[in-house]
Amino acid sequence: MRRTRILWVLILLAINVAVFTWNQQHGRVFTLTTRMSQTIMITKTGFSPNHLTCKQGDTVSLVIRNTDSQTHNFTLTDYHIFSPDLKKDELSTIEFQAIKKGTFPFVSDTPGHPETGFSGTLEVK
Ligand SMILES: [Cu+2]
Repeated sequence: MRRTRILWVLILLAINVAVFTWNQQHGRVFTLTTRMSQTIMITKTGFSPNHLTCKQGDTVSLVIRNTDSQTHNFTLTDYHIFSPDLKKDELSTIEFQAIKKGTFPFVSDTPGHPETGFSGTLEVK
Protein backbone atom coordinates (compact mmCIF):
# COMPACT_ATOMS: atom_id res chain seq x y z
CA MET A 1 0.00 0.00 0.00
CA ARG A 2 2.75 2.39 0.98
CA ARG A 3 4.80 1.32 -2.02
CA THR A 4 1.91 2.06 -4.36
CA ARG A 5 1.61 5.55 -2.94
CA ILE A 6 5.33 6.20 -3.37
CA LEU A 7 5.13 4.89 -6.94
CA TRP A 8 2.26 7.29 -7.72
CA VAL A 9 4.18 10.22 -6.27
CA LEU A 10 7.16 9.32 -8.46
CA ILE A 11 4.99 8.99 -11.56
CA LEU A 12 3.37 12.40 -10.94
CA LEU A 13 6.79 13.92 -10.33
CA ALA A 14 8.09 12.48 -13.61
CA ILE A 15 5.07 13.89 -15.48
CA ASN A 16 5.66 17.31 -13.92
CA VAL A 17 9.31 17.30 -14.89
CA ALA A 18 8.43 16.27 -18.44
CA VAL A 19 5.80 19.03 -18.80
CA PHE A 20 8.15 21.62 -17.32
CA THR A 21 10.96 20.59 -19.68
CA TRP A 22 8.63 20.69 -22.69
CA ASN A 23 7.41 24.17 -21.73
CA GLN A 24 10.95 25.36 -21.20
CA GLN A 25 12.05 24.07 -24.60
CA HIS A 26 9.11 25.81 -26.21
CA GLY A 27 9.80 29.11 -24.52
CA ARG A 28 6.87 29.05 -22.14
CA VAL A 29 8.74 29.06 -18.85
CA PHE A 30 10.82 32.03 -17.85
CA THR A 31 12.43 31.39 -14.52
CA LEU A 32 14.79 34.36 -14.68
CA THR A 33 13.64 37.43 -16.53
CA THR A 34 16.24 40.10 -16.93
CA ARG A 35 16.51 43.16 -19.08
CA MET A 36 18.90 43.71 -21.94
CA SER A 37 19.23 47.35 -22.95
CA GLN A 38 21.32 48.45 -25.87
CA THR A 39 21.75 51.49 -28.06
CA ILE A 40 22.45 50.62 -31.69
CA MET A 41 23.99 53.28 -33.87
CA ILE A 42 23.52 53.14 -37.62
CA THR A 43 26.58 54.65 -39.27
CA LYS A 44 27.55 54.80 -42.94
CA THR A 45 29.15 51.35 -42.59
CA GLY A 46 26.30 49.59 -40.82
CA PHE A 47 24.97 48.76 -37.36
CA SER A 48 27.17 49.25 -34.33
CA PRO A 49 27.13 46.89 -32.54
CA ASN A 50 25.97 44.38 -35.14
CA HIS A 51 25.83 41.38 -32.85
CA LEU A 52 23.54 41.29 -29.82
CA THR A 53 23.16 38.54 -27.27
CA CYS A 54 20.57 37.99 -24.59
CA LYS A 55 18.95 35.18 -22.66
CA GLN A 56 15.66 33.57 -23.58
CA GLY A 57 12.89 35.41 -21.77
CA ASP A 58 14.80 38.66 -21.48
CA THR A 59 13.05 41.92 -22.09
CA VAL A 60 15.09 43.46 -24.89
CA SER A 61 15.09 47.23 -24.99
CA LEU A 62 16.75 48.85 -27.99
CA VAL A 63 17.33 52.44 -28.97
CA ILE A 64 18.11 52.63 -32.68
CA ARG A 65 19.82 55.83 -33.72
CA ASN A 66 20.61 56.67 -37.32
CA THR A 67 23.69 58.86 -37.66
CA ASP A 68 24.08 58.30 -41.40
CA SER A 69 22.93 60.76 -44.04
CA GLN A 70 20.93 58.00 -45.73
CA THR A 71 17.59 56.79 -44.39
CA HIS A 72 17.69 53.44 -42.61
CA ASN A 73 15.50 51.25 -40.46
CA PHE A 74 15.79 48.30 -38.10
CA THR A 75 13.98 45.15 -39.20
CA LEU A 76 14.02 41.94 -37.18
CA THR A 77 11.55 39.83 -39.11
CA ASP A 78 11.67 36.73 -36.88
CA TYR A 79 10.37 38.85 -34.00
CA HIS A 80 8.06 40.95 -36.19
CA ILE A 81 10.03 44.10 -35.36
CA PHE A 82 9.92 46.84 -37.98
CA SER A 83 11.12 50.28 -36.97
CA PRO A 84 9.98 53.29 -38.95
CA ASP A 85 12.39 54.66 -41.56
CA LEU A 86 14.84 56.87 -39.72
CA LYS A 87 16.40 59.94 -41.27
CA LYS A 88 19.72 61.29 -40.04
CA ASP A 89 19.73 61.80 -36.26
CA GLU A 90 16.30 60.25 -35.78
CA LEU A 91 15.85 57.47 -33.26
CA SER A 92 13.39 54.76 -32.50
CA THR A 93 12.89 52.73 -29.34
CA ILE A 94 11.93 49.08 -29.50
CA GLU A 95 10.97 46.70 -26.72
CA PHE A 96 10.09 43.04 -26.91
CA GLN A 97 10.47 39.76 -25.08
CA ALA A 98 13.03 37.34 -26.48
CA ILE A 99 10.84 34.25 -26.32
CA LYS A 100 12.50 32.24 -29.11
CA LYS A 101 15.98 30.79 -28.83
CA GLY A 102 18.28 31.02 -31.81
CA THR A 103 20.27 33.41 -33.97
CA PHE A 104 18.11 35.86 -35.88
CA PRO A 105 19.24 38.32 -38.54
CA PHE A 106 18.32 41.99 -38.48
CA VAL A 107 18.75 44.40 -41.38
CA SER A 108 17.95 47.80 -42.69
CA ASP A 109 15.53 46.56 -45.31
CA THR A 110 15.80 49.54 -47.65
CA PRO A 111 16.59 48.02 -51.08
CA GLY A 112 20.31 47.28 -51.42
CA HIS A 113 21.14 47.99 -47.77
CA PRO A 114 21.24 44.47 -46.24
CA GLU A 115 23.80 43.43 -48.88
CA THR A 116 26.07 46.41 -48.22
CA GLY A 117 26.62 45.79 -44.52
CA PHE A 118 23.42 47.04 -42.96
CA SER A 119 22.82 43.75 -41.23
CA GLY A 120 23.50 42.02 -37.94
CA THR A 121 22.35 39.22 -35.68
CA LEU A 122 20.50 38.79 -32.43
CA GLU A 123 21.49 35.67 -30.53
CA VAL A 124 19.01 34.47 -27.94
CA LYS A 125 20.68 31.89 -25.71
CU1 LIG B 1 19.41 51.22 -44.69
